[in-house]
Amino acid sequence: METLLQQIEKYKTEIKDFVAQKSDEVESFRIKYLGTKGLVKEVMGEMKNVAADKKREFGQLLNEFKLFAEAKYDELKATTGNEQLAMDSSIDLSLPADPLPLGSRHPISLVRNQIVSIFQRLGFAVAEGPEIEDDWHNFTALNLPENHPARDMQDTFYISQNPDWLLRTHTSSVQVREMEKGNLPIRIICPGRVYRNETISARAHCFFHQVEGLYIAENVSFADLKQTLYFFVQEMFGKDVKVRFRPSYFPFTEPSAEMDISCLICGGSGCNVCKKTGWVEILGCGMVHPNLLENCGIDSTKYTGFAFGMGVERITMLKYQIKDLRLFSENDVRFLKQFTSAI
Ligand code: 2NM
Repeated sequence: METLLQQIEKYKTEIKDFVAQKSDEVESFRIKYLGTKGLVKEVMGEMKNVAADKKREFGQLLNEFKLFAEAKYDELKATTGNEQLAMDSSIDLSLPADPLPLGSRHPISLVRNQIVSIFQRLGFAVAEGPEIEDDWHNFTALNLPENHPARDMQDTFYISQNPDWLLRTHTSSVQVREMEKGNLPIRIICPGRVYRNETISARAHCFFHQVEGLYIAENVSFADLKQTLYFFVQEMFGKDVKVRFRPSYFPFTEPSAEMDISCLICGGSGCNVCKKTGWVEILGCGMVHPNLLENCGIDSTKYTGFAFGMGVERITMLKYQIKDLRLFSENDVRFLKQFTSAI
């Protein structure tokens, strides 16, 4: 009796101190203690020699011993598993993990952010507005006459339930909303998506992105407009780029102009991007028409302003030499993953 107790204590110490490096050592442990001819079974067999009044107490002790050995076995199995993997020569644990695919910003977002941040440094604030607009904010307030071709179904997407509603054709509608608020001076930049009913091709799409700017205060001049846009171009395309203004026409500005920059591809000597002219058009601009100021409740004898608008796709195509507009909306990852940037 006494010796059996001592025997169990000895086994327990052995079990406690047992260490395994490999899984075959864990298996040896199982066979030695928990196997059909193992030590646990052996001491259990001693029960028949125990006096009847001690059986209950002894049974508990034996059961504890069995659980003790099983718990150690479970622990050994759990802790030697990884070492076993490392032993297996077909698995190299020093290899790097499979890379997780990492997204990148869309080129239109990259260039839009860059444009916006240049104007923010000049004190312009970002303003946004709805993509579904009414006729007043998109056309009438902007001095577009009733019979202007831009209002045609051919060019504008109208909402079929309400002929007064449409998808905005430019972000000038956001600027009208800001002018109507009447908090002068106004110095805003309006980035956003616009819609035109065009047949989709390499050079046209039914939606694209604009950034439009507006500055209204006392004594704003065309010289201010030129200097602002010159700063923008130098920041966007580098200090060497040249600019020129050509007279143009927009219903919302008078006088109006289009601005060209010297061709980024050939530097002005002539290539097919600039159609051998050495110049590429990048934006339209002008002094805000007095009718427009009055339409929005601004005194045109006290205030003047300039406005400009540019297409983000056009600038992105120039910057990255992209030849087909459709690439921007197809979401082909082979195209998209080429644009990585901190911005
Ligand atoms: C352009 C060209 C010229 C323009 C005008 C306005 C507003 F709302 F103030 F009247 N915003 N943007 C403008 C002027 C846009 O895009 C080619």
